[in-house]
Amino acid sequence: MTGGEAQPPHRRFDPLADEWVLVSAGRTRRPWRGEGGAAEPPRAPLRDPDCYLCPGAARAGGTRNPEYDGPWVFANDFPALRPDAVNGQPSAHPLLRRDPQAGECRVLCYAPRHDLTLANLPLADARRVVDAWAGQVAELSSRYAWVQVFENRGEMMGASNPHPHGQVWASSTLPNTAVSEDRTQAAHLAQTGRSLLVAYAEVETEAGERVVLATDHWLVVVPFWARWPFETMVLPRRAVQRLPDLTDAERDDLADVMGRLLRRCDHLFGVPFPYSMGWHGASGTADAPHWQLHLHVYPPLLRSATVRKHMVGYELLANVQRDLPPEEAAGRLAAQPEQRSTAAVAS
Ligand code: H2U
Ligand code: ZN
Repeated sequence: MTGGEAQPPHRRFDPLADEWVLVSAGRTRRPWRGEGGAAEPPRAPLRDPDCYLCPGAARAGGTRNPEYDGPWVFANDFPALRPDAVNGQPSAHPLLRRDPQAGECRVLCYAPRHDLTLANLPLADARRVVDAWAGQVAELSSRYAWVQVFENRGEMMGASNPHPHGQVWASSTLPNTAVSEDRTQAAHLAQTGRSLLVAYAEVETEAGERVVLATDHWLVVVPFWARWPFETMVLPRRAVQRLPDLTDAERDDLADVMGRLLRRCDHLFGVPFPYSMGWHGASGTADAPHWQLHLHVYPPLLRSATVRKHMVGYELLANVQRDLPPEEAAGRLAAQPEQRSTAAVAS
């Protein structure tokens, strides 16, 4: 379904964020010029002597990276959070609250090869990334309230380096998004007896029109309430609270699904697709039946490799608004090929 004109401006509710999204599909009917095609980045070297993430490279402060051959984690040299939380000053007034915040920031290099992306990693290597994500969550959630695994990809999203890598930030308190997702999922379970996102995955499977990919273990949809033009959400097919809870079969399948999804994104405008993405799952280690593990993928591109959605004006001051109906975005992503870049194939 493409139904731009068919849909008058309306708003859709995001029950996970407890927010509305304005969908004004009929506002403009812009010509579609992104015809897909091969997603070919300028050919990067296997190793870049100027890259601080490559094996053997020197980082800020002079530390030298080991000759790693798989996913490799190091403590961020410029951490936003530190393990020793010191408040410094007490709150001066109830309206000027400040609290200590402890944490750790790590960088996770997905693979030694500078020229590959998560989209194009060989399957076995992508699977090792899934294990690294789960391992980081398992280790850090015994000490911290929240572990955020995420990746910024591409200059447009502020990534400082094309070497395939993500980040892990662990914090002693729940960040805002975790607080609201915990609240909405708990309320939904209390009211309906069902997990919000398990029920949502069933609804999307049934509807079909926002499904991008469906496998035995995973479902990829453009959420009904998506904010970003080609936003997707990756959901397990069974109730899973946290990354470490994933079975071997689910991890294998996830590695494959991630690659397939991200290559489709790359093919959409014929460029390595920029995005921010990250995992949300239950905090801590206690049973949390209201929580369903999920991955949010937020890509900024709207109409071409260079025309992006800006979250400005009305979005900042009032409400997120989108023109492209989520159903149309899902249809375009579902129609993309999944072939690898020639750099990956040639390796
Ligand atoms: P981004 O590309 O998403 O910015 O992640 C790279 C991280 O690497 C960034 O958080 C860190 C930056 O602080 N970094 C180091 O830890 N050491 C360095 O020598 C350079 C960059
Ligand atoms: Zn590199």
